[in-house]
Amino acid sequence: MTTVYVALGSNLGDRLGYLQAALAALPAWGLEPVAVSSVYESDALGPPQPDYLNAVASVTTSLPPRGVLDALKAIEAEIGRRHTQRWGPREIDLDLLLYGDEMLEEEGLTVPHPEMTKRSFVLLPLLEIAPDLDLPSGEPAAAFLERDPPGIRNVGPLKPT
Ligand code: ROI
Repeated sequence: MTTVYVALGSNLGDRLGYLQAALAALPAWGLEPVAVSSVYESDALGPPQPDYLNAVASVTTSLPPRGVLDALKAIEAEIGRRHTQRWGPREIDLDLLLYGDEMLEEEGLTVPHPEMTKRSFVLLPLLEIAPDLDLPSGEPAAAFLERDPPGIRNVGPLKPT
């Protein structure tokens, strides 16, 4: 079994409901939740759009990396993602952050997620559930967190529906 970190995000509709539905859907796709962060609200990075709710979950799985990616896309479709524009608002976004200690660069699948160390809305929930986590490079994930991440509000726990 491999430990995998998944980022969850939503900025359209019932944002918390989408995060909860995604969390609840993981086991049926072979992704067994181990730890789940609080929910954080932040201004959207990128073009103007509604504020996001974000969270991070660790899961264990016997799926290969591509299998995890496909499962995450299937869950997005299943629970009602309709908006799919790059850098656009979305009902639910599930990103594969880390797959064990692996580093991969394949078509549509780069692990670790290339943006994760630049995004406090990912690092803050990640470090909440894995404060001592090292990246596959050997660097501590905590080394990338800005000292005072601006405007990221912890808005409470995430529970599956
Ligand atoms: N901004 C925030 N705050 N959270 C996200 O999850 C997020 N996702 C995105 C873009 C549009 C880059 N901005 C985001 O895809």
